[in-house]
Amino acid sequence: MIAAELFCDELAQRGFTVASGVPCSFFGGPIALLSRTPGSYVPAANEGAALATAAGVALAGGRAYVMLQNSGLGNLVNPLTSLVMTYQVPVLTFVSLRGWPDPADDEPQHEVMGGLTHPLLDLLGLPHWRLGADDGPERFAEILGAAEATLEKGQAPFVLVEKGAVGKAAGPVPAEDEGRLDSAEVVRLVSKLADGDPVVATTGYTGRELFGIDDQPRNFYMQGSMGHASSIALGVAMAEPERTVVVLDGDGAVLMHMGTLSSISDQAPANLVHVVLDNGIHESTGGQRTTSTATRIEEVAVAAGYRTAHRCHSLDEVRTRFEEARRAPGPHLVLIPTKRRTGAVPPRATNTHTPEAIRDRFSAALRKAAPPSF
Ligand SMILES: Cc1ncc(C[n+]2csc(CCOP(=O)(O)OP(=O)(O)O)c2C)c(N)n1
Repeated sequence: MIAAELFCDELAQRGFTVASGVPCSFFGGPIALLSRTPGSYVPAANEGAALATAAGVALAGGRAYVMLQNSGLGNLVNPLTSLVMTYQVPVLTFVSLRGWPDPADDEPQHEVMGGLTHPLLDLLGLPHWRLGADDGPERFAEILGAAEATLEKGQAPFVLVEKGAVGKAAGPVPAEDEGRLDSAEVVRLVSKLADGDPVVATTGYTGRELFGIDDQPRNFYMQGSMGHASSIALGVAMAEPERTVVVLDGDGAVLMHMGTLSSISDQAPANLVHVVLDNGIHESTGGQRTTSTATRIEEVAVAAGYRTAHRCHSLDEVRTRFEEARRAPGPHLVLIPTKRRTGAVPPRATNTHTPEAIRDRFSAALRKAAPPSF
């Protein structure tokens, strides 16, 4: 393992002045350290945006690197192939290796990409190295030296980072909790208010919290597909116009694919209630900040075309806004500033149900009929 300080210092000494990315817990240390100095780390909405930001720095003559989870490679491939590779802009990318070497040691959503991360880079013809948990500073310097040589040729080198390869570090002091609600209480209330109607819960701690508090067949627990809960709900709402469809979302997830707010507004499903737990951080990956302090998501929703959007500071307010949303045609958004979670996080739904079981239960609950055959 190399220390997070060494990771950042080595790169800084080599002239990398900016980093961008979407967090993976494997990079919690470097992101925490970089976040202490404004302008050193850009919390990107999604991995493609992180790569494009680093490309912009390179176009202006600087050096930047990107850090992401391999689950985000799909978001990165478009600007990788059509910008970085086509224009030969030198950018260095670090990708965590979830679901590798043994997918059975990780969550099910990492299995496919875990096995494909090395072959995908091979297929793209990109140089790549692996930083292992047993590697020390010399090996890291060697990898960076080799990667720099490919940068000189306008290539896009990748360093694949194993679990435990980079150390942890304390992040900036967390934001004040004043005026924020307890997420578990909000999830409990929303699940009750959903009253048998379908709930699509975003990836990470939110879905786990819903599973732990009120496991129901009508809940669709996402693991992965970050940012797409509201699109799934849009599809369900269009197919089931008679039922209210509830989305339980996170600020990081909404920001990742914010254009969806416009798609939802354009289709204007009357039966969609979008609940956003805005804790200002990517809590599921260690608490790295999102950009929700810069952007009031409820105001964006209204500007995008939602019928109503409200920020709620009490459970009573959540209840009132939710009940109003059920009565009047939507789409509606209810945003609740929530606190950082304390205590044990509930287990993942897939510890109990297979992904196929979650799918079948949900579909059956929607159709009130036998599970469809896929
Ligand atoms: C495309 C993609 N990038 C990164 C991740 C890793 N990841 C899992 S949960 C999560 C944080 C989600 O943040 P937010 O929506 O604010 O919810 P919170 O964790 O705060 O509950 C991240 C970055 C992922 N699953 N998918």
